[in-house]
Amino acid sequence: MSKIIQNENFTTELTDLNKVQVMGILNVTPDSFSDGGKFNCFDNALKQVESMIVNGVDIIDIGGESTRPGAVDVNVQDEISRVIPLLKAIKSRFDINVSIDTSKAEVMSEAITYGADMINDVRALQNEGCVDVVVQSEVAICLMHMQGMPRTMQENPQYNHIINDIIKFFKERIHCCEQKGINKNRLVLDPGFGFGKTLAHNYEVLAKFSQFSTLGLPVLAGISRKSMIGNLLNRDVDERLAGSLTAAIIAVQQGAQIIRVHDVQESADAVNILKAVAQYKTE
Ligand code: 9MG
Repeated sequence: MSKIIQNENFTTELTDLNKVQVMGILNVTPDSFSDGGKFNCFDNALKQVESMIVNGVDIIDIGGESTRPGAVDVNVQDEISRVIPLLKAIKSRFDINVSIDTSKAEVMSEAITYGADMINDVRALQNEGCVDVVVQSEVAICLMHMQGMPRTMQENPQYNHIINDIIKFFKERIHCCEQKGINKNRLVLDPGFGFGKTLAHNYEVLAKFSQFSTLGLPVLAGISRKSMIGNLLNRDVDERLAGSLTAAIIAVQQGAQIIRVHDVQESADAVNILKAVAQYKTE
């Protein structure tokens, strides 16, 4: 079983802070939204990985398809050629968990063959063939909630009750995975900040983040540099660090076990401050 999932005796108590993991984002798309594609070149990507490891990353999340609002689809072969050589290179050079951010069964299959530890699927394994591919492996799987599809998801997102709707979605996806033979202990849940959600929806999800832990699985929070930070604070992408760290820590305080971030060093520092304080809370 992958080292990523540490949910034996899962609780949301602050004593679980030792299990918090920092997932560093490595986008290898030409239009990667906040790094402008500057790590698109193979060598730069490996340097970025090395730097993330030095700065305390626990999981590297490689993405070859942009999921930003309005993004267009990429074909399977292009995605494989962006992601798989990098996965192989990372696995041969470093001892680090790697997650592959993809919704395509073919990419998942290659990723599993070349040693991925996690599949991070913003479409929660709903695409054709995805469940069948991962069931034959032992990788951890992140099931993310999204309303709609990236191209149109921000047009007019609507919910009856956003938290209940997301929890209902999680229950359905967990049930589907279990029915097909995927053990629940391989799953991570993610409410999907910015994926078919208004600014108000995103802040309600953050405010009530602890409710997702009631399903007994680790929960991932991906807020780093997103528009929910930029639009609230009126900050450009490169001015969102303080907002991103604050939001990540709010999520961790409510049980987030994995935070998906661009700024690894700063995020790891913030989590370490929280851990230092938590030691004294029990007395
Ligand atoms: C790929 N990707 C972009 N944003 C994300 C988020 O919030 N969560 C997960 N799991 N993946 C994301």
